[in-house]
Amino acid sequence: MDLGTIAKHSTLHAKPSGLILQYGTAGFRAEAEHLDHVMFRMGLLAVLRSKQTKSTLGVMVTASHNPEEDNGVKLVDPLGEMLAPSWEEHATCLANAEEQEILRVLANILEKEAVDLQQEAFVVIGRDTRPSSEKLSQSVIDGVTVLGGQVHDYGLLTTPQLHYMVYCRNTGGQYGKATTEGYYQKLSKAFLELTKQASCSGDGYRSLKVDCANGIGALKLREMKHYFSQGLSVQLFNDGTRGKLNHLCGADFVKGHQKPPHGMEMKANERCCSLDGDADRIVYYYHDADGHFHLIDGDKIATLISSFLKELLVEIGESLDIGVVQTAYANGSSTRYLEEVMKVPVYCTKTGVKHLHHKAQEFDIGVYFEANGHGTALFSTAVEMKIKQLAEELEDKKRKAAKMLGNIIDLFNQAAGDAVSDMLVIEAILALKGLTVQQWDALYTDLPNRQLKVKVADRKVISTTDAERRAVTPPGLQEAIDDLVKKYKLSRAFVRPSGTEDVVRVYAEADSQESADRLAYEVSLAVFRLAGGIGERPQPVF
Ligand code: 16G
Ligand code: MG
Repeated sequence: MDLGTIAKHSTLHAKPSGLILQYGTAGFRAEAEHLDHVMFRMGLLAVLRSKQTKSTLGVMVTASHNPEEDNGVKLVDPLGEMLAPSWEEHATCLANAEEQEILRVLANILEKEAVDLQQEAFVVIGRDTRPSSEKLSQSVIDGVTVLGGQVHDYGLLTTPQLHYMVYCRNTGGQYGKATTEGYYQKLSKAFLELTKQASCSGDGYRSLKVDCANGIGALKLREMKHYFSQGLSVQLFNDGTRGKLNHLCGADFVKGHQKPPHGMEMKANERCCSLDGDADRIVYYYHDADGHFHLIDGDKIATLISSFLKELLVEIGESLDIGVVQTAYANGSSTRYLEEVMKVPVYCTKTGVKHLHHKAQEFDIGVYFEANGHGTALFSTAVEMKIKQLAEELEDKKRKAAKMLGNIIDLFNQAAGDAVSDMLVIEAILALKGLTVQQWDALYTDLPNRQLKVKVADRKVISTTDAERRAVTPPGLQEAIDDLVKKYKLSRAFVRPSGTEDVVRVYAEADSQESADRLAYEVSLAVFRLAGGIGERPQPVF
């Protein structure tokens, strides 16, 4: 590597001095104008990681559900997974190095990770529709090329599509073709084969309204919808032609505010869904005849999917190990329903897709969802082979179930949670089971809950254990929470430092909305008092 050239190019993407950024839960996120140097440097880092793993690496330029003015970047590891933790640390060091330190930091990573510079590097890049994304992805390309890596720029892609491309390229094309066309064909073929099995009577032609958050999901669904139109007709709203990205719309808005997005025409009992700004999250909802809004979040999606998978396994007569992975934010009712009614084992991990994804890989079939709508189902290669073999061998009903399961395996994005793939799985299951959105919603009733934020001087004073459900420090905080929780029925509360914002998050649930609100407020006060609250004291929400 030519050190002089690297240093020279780096100054073209100079770091604003003093700016410190962390590789957070889902990569770097900041105002777009502060990210040029980070993009260039992540191009450099992607080359090193690609050389080390002797595989294609991915770089995605997006800030997901965050405001349009923000942007971000994350690296995608060879099997479509999030970047390995030791490399997250390198990413943070490299992004924060002052200009004169860059070469030293690079040399350090080379040595620690035993990177062979002679090895070739290949990096694929995708970006969302933010106005800043094109220029920033160009900076990533500069970083890759200055270190001699080869680049393929896919241009506009959803985040899960980029994960898919990386996975396809590193598995010799076995998983699918590494093109958007290949992605559309793989998913649509599986979807149409599945829905062919649904009895045509009753519901008739199926249609769905989709809020695309004015983001990349709109572009990609518009390209894709013709491929699956025989089985589902989608009507796109917030398709980016007018409104601003993620503004008053999208999955994060709907889940956070528990109300429909702006710009969507909802009629009573119509099935609607929202994607987020990079299409890796999805939530469903509807208005009932009385005009009440009903949210169907990631927990209920996981329940629908895992119940259906379990039914298919029973039908086939296979006892495969199936597990559902959630986080502490999963509604208590969902966990109880899964464990007690569905008899499916449930596991809890820390917040953030990578934690759920890793846990889900431990099972033959691992279904993971965050309440906010990130998730997918993972099938081990052995299970996939076995099911596809059974689909050839078994007789009649069993064979049909095995075929359906085979199609579902193809339909889920195994590389990452994917709103489009999840949407098609959900639509197929509803059609096959003849379920309306109300019947799905009625599987269980969510416990009332409340989320609040508390500002503290240093959120790192809060450390947690037991998948973030208990606070270890500061002293006395967990005891205070335990005492407050005892005052309410069916109650639960926890606090954790956010991985994406400078706040402490508080979650509480209880048997009534009033109790949940009170509990959340009281826990916020305890955080403020014991964990160094700053600014205004938390206010009651009732
Ligand atoms: C990121 C994570 C998401 C998590 C959220 C929590 C990915 C792709 N995204 O958006 O899974 O729910 O952070 O944010 O991992 P918080 O730490 O601010 O609560
Ligand atoms: Mg997202």
